Amino acid sequence: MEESEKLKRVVEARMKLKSRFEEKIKQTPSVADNKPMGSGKPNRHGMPVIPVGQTETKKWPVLDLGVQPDISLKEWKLVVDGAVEHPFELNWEEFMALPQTEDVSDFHCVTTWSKLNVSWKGIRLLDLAALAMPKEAATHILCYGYDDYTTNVSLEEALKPDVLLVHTAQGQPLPKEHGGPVRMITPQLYAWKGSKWINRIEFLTRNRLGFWEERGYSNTAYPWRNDRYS
Ligand SMILES: Nc1nc2c(c(=O)[nH]1)N[C@H]1C(S)=C(S)[C@@H](COP(=O)(O)O)O[C@H]1N2
Ligand SMILES: [Mo]
Repeated sequence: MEESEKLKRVVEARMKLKSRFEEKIKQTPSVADNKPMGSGKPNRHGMPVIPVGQTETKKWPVLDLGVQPDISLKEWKLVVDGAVEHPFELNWEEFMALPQTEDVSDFHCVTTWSKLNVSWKGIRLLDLAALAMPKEAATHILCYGYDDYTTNVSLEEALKPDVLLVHTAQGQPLPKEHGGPVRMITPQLYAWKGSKWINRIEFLTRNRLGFWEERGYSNTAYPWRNDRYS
């Protein structure tokens, strides 16, 4: 597809998706809960800045399954498929040519540390979804990492404007140990919902559990509900 054609399609489809999911997004716990658990001033989406049971860290710990895949930009690719009208595959150049978003958000790990105000640059999951256009029946995504990690996210969470596939953190290329070249981030859910070394996003018409979700972590992962384990 031609680049200008692609961008035009993204802009139109983004609007459609926004209105399709607007109400559902407003009703998600990390936006709608009127008695959220946590402490401190309201954060960017109205929740107390430190979720219940979390402690702020200035460091950035590394959590993985014991493998940190070494993916060169040349071999890196992203597959977007499943319950979508237009499945596609992007290489690095094509990915970087998509509309870029910069954002600052917080990172809450289920092991009780929170890292606040991380600046990110990347592509909105919303924009990737706009390019693929989820079918009416689509409800979730399952994200796959190059390390065979998987994690599932509902569309009303995944299509929030702060959910990004990031290639840059704090102004530097995302380090390999944190999921570089590209990882997903989910600031309104525990951080395990963001796959490092992301390689594939499959749209689903029914929920399917990911790696940790199958091993007792919460399906939903709401930090302000202390929703860690199922
Ligand atoms: N591909 C992949 N993504 C992953 C993981 C993983 O092991 N593999 N760990 C998850 C967990 S449990 C957390 S807390 C965060 C940790 O990200 P960090 O190592 O950058 O702090 O990544 C999540 N994404
Ligand atoms: Mo984690």
